[in-house]
Amino acid sequence: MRYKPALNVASARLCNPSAWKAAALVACILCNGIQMTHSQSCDQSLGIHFTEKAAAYGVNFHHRANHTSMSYPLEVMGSGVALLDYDNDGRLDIFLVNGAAFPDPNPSKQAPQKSGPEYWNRLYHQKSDGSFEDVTAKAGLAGEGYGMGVAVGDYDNDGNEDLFVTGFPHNHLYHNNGNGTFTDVTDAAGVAGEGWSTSAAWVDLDQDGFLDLVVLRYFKWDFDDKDCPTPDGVRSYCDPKVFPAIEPLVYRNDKHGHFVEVARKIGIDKPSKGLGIAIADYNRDGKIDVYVANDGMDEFLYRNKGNGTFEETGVSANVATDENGRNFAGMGVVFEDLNNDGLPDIVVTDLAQQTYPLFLNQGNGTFDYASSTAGLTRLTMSHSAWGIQALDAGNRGVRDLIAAQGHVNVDIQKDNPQLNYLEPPLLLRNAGRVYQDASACLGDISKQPFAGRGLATGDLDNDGLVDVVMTGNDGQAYILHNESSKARHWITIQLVGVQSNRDGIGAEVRVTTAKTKQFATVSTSGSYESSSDKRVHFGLGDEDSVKSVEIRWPSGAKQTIVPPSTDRFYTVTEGKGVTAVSCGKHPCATQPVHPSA
Ligand SMILES: [Ca+2]
Ligand SMILES: [Ca+2]
Ligand SMILES: [Ca+2]
Ligand SMILES: [Ca+2]
Repeated sequence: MRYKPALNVASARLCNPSAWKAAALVACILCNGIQMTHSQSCDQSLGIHFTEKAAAYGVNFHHRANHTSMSYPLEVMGSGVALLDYDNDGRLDIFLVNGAAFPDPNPSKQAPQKSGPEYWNRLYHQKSDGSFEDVTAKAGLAGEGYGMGVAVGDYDNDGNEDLFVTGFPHNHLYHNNGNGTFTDVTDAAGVAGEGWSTSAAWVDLDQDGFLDLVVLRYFKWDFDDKDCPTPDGVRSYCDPKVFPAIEPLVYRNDKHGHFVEVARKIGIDKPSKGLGIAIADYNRDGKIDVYVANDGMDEFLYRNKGNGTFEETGVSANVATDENGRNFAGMGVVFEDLNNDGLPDIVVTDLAQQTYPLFLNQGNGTFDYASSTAGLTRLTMSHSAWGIQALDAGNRGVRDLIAAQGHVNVDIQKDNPQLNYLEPPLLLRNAGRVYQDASACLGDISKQPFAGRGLATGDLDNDGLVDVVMTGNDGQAYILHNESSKARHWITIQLVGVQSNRDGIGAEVRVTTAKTKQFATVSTSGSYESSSDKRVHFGLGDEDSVKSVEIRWPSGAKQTIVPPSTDRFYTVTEGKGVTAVSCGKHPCATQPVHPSA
């Protein structure tokens, strides 16, 4: 993965106003010069603050990458994290994916083994006091092989979240038994796959009420594959260009615990170097679409044709390349409405000397490349990122962006002294039409570089502020507790599908207040190799009432509720209305009234 970034910073593309024209002048003034470091202090007036608490919470995970003298590409790409409530106690738990051991060098066709507990994947259960306990052994989730990603979805609609773990040379599906244990049902389900899998997404592609599964693979590779020495003869990481692309694995759920591979049949089958996947209905036709972030080739957007098949429309939708038609090293992805116009937008992470591309949905089936006008070119050109999520860090009613950063090449500084292998995470505050670097508000971790990879979001302590968990390659996991101002209001919605898949994945939730409208798609996918809390969270700023919450279920059913209070967690069941209300960590100050559907 010795990427040789060909790009020079072209001043022409820095100031190329195409969208958000009103802001273009401001953005162009700001974008003189590339920012190389984070701003040093957090502007307290922003009301955003995070504290890293992994050790305090009892999460002492250490990812084992097993870096060898052979520089196998597998070593630098992991791994993911999932936030899920596996035991339905109302508190999010944390699942972390780990690597495995293999000899240096490793013989071909010899699978890496989790030879000791240091290589286990780990499940941390959140206790009632907010600390975590390692329950991996009891849960039966230590895993096999070299792990990469994780995707959470209740594929059998029994009310218990199941886990799909990707990796090399096979993937694993763990059925949640509902009693704190999981059973590896990979073979019975027919989803082992083969090769090197990365990110996966649970999504009901055919709208039959059961989640299907899309699994990306990176490229065709095995341990005896190409050797890419440096000029002085030392074995080094290969540029991914030397490996052939490979089609994803797409599994249709047959509703009886078994899956059928249908990639070619339904047209999600272009050879890919897939690292990131996210879902949203970009063209507003009621059919969920799929975006695939590819490394060093065109990015893909699979449009759902509504007849069970898909058409890849990345080029015509203007999301395949940057604005100059150049490919980038697509890794993580966000597919959400970032400017509150009711249309899902796209952000992709990539390597230094490539800006993180922002594609704004124009509402006509195409997107505008808006990294320059939104300030992302200036803010991200010197950085490399993997996991990324949109979150409203300070409950202002707009979505910010948070990314786990670090270059892929351990030796990047040798040839590029201005770049770093280890980087602190990036928090981009949505300041209206441009983003501003608010990374210093992440606390001490903003001064603590690491090889960031996975990233997942979710309100761990149910206090109405969304928290973040990140992984580091060959390093620890980080838990960023959101300690932003509690002065602002919020509402969080959890859906329970009946005709639709029980998780409600693919449902759209629209929140209307006196001043604003916000929109979100229920999903656990996105980011990089990771799986986030399925609940949808909306910051409301100073507004303490919500006019309506409109839901469009994957089944096509529409439902509207009027929540009587803000600052609460509402569970909405398809066709029934609000079936539970909680104030999270604390008892509700006043007894909430259950509205009708
Ligand atoms: Ca739990
Ligand atoms: Ca289940
Ligand atoms: Ca669509
Ligand atoms: Ca929280």
